[in-house]
Amino acid sequence: MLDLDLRPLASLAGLALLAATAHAQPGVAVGNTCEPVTITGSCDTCATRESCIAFEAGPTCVPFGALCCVTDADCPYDAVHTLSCARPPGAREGLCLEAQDYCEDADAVSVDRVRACHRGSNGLWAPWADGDCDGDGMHNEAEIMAGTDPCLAPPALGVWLDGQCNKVPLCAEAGGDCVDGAGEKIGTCVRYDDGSAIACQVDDPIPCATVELVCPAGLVAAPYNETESLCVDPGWCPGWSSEALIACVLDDETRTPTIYAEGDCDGDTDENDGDEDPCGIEADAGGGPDGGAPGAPPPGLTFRGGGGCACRVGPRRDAPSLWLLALAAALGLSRAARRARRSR
Ligand SMILES: [Ca+2]
Ligand SMILES: [Ca+2]
Repeated sequence: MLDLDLRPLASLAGLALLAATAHAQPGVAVGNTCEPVTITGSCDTCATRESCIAFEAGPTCVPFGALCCVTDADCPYDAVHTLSCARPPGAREGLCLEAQDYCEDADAVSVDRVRACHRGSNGLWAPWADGDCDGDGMHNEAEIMAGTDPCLAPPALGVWLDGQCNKVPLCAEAGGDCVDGAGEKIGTCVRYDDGSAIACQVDDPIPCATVELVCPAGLVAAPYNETESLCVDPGWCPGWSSEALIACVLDDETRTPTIYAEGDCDGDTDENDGDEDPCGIEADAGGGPDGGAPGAPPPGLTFRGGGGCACRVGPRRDAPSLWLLALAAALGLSRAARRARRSR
């Protein structure tokens, strides 16, 4: 086992300081340790979690991780992707990097970032092109091809599709249709203003949230089942709880998620779009807006509170783009944060 202090790592410019060394040993970073990899010269016995990597000394099976090194000869040998051993000045070991963007100051690239940038879709080590530095689900090279930022991920927003809360799907290019698994059009591919990604602007989106997915800015999560929430706007019916507001995005009969226009906030069986007073206090005697308090609208109810406010949320047929504006606002913040971080 080699002793290794991987922080801070060398800048690529630091390669100029690399002196020839008699000792060479490919390795995989485990914590702050460079675990040596023995070159077997064969990949006949790779385990399922190992990939076959060709080094100058020959091929061998390697478990996933950031590859560490003493010299360039310890890094994968590839006719297309050149990796060099980047070591901090004075350090004995470093990490195998390509001349690519690792999203952090060159002299402080973290092992975790290198792992992300080199994790292929099969979970094994891959060249930078097939990794995903920002973890947004789009490979680095695909982002370069699409003109999006491989170091900036869009917020993990959820949208209800196919009966469950999904991450907003990403697209390879802007302008075209995005389709579901069955090939049906579900929306249009739109580039985010901050260039983080191209995503599907779903027609009639029903925003939702899970442990991993969040609501667009301005909306709050209202639990729908044990693991999924629907995103509701407190402005729909001012004073109502999110538990009551969820009726605004539930089909009156099936109690399944739907767009605001087709929901029924007050449970009077009139869909919001055709209801003069979507938050009417004359709730149907058969059931309250949240199914738990029949006929009893929450306190603080304001007449016609939902009429104007619904328009700025977007789960209506005529205003899907407004929902995306909310996303753009969130993205602007993350962009600014990143700029601030990189400028430090
Ligand atoms: Ca990415
Ligand atoms: Ca990205």
